[in-house]
Amino acid sequence: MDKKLLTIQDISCFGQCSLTVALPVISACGIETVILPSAVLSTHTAGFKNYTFHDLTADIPAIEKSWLDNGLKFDAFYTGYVCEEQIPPILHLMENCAAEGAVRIVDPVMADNGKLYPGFSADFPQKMCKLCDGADYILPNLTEAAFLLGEECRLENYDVAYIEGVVKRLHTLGAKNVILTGVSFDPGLLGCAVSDGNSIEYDFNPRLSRSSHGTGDLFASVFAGALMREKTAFEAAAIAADAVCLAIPATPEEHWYGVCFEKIIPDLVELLK
Ligand code: PXL
Repeated sequence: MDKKLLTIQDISCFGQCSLTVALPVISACGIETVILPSAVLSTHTAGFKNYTFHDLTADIPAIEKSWLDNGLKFDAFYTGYVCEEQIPPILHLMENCAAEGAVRIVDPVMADNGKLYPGFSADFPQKMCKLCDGADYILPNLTEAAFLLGEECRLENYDVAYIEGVVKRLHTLGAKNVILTGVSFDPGLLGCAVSDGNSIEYDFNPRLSRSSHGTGDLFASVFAGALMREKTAFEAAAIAADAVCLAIPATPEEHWYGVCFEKIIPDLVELLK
């Protein structure tokens, strides 16, 4: 049987993030993608006003039971933006609906540029640590890493020793592999550190002149899809970074709320060959 991946994150109806990126992107990687929406929002929370937010935590146990009644199991779980009280039911579902050897990929979506996203309490990073414990892969950005570790966030003027210390401390949360994004030791280059707990490898691309919303979700979705296509963690991270570097210039400047990942799907298919 072909592998099935379950991704758990919100549906922001408008905004090109979370499930509206993960479902098309992982499907384009050739992987059957099952979804569990953590919440339904009218838009994402970064820059839109008056967004609606419908938390679906209460539906998770019944969805799990329905899947168990039908004998449905998953080969991979990829979690993204989840709600405050959702970690225990998600852990329960992952425990019960795992096929043999299932992998857990956790993107601890909660913060960027030194700040938590609107709506998350100061306790949320502690809760997110529980999802990272036992994960096969975690993909925090530098801000999320600092929140997970309860440390001050350093976004510049750091060195290799700082990054390698952060990676090492992230492993102590109970994650087997750490992919730390947003790492830069040279103003012209931006990339990620990929660690299996024994050695750290770096992947860098030329830094683009602008950043965009939704690039973290595109990175994690491509990473998950590429990993399911039997790429190593380092190869999957490098392909994911290449996809982001193609998507940003394909996005018009006035398109402020997300990246036009649709335009680079053919390139993604090529990158996976
Ligand atoms: O892209 C991360 C993300 C996902 N989901 C929602 C968000 C954000 C970032 O702001 O608001 C609802």
